[in-house]
Amino acid sequence: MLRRNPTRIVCNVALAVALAAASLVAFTLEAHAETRDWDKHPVPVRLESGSKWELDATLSDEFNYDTTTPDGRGAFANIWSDHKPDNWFGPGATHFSKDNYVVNGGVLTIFASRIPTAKQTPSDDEGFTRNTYTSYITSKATLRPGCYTEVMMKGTATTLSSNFWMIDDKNETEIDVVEIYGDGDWFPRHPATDVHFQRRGGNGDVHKQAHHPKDGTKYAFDFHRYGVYWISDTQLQFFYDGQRVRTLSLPKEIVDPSGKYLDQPVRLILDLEAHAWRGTDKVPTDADLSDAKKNNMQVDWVRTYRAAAAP
Ligand SMILES: [Ca+2]
Repeated sequence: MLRRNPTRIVCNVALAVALAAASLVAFTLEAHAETRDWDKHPVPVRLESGSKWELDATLSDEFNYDTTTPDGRGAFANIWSDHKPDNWFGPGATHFSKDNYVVNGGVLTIFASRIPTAKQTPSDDEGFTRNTYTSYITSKATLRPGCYTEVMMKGTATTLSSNFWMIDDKNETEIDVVEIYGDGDWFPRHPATDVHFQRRGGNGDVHKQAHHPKDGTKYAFDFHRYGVYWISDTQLQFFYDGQRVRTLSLPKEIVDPSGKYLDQPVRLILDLEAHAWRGTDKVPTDADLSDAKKNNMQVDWVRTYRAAAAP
């Protein structure tokens, strides 16, 4: 009778378990790579031969984790900050809080809530009081031209603006991929793009907003894709649901008096804002803010690709 070497049996079993685990990891990685939330939506920009799109994981997120857990908070913190680097509180009645967002159920939810009267503070915008908490989520990494970045999101059904945008840390250049209000009949059907130049030294804010209605669709109330192909310091193309809605050529459409144009690295931003231009009578009501069906925006994913040399 052969005497088996127990140590060797254990080693063999351990090896088999390790190989199985390795296979499972490989399979899981492969399966994960094939099942990104955005896979069924090709990048709507075809690069010239010699170039290909490469995903930038530092500026992309499927939001398929849970920030009510330590691991989820870690996953979030790998990519995002929950405040602006200069700690801006926001426009009009807005007060950005670190408590008005959560990632779970496969989406990032940013929600608005009423600030207790005793905690309300004066706003930088005349006539306003900061009485509405929302959150400001911004990428830790920055981007420059040569990329396509896109969000899949659903807006709030209130007077607040649901936004996917970008700004540099000096607050001089801004790209708005989408701003959309959720009140009334007109606003939810008219998402807007814009580019702003706010140079120090007196030129104020120069910009040129454009709205992009489509077939009467109420964009705000369902998930839609909003993207920008940032080609160069003076060239941009905006895409809604994979269709090009705007080509922006600078300085043809907007003149930056400094002549610098989009020369700064910018961070991605997802947030809800109470815009001052809409007036104090359009600050969300207590009833709107207490309605969980209205008071939030949701983001299924954000993805950013960089143009890279094809092998
Ligand atoms: Ca997702």
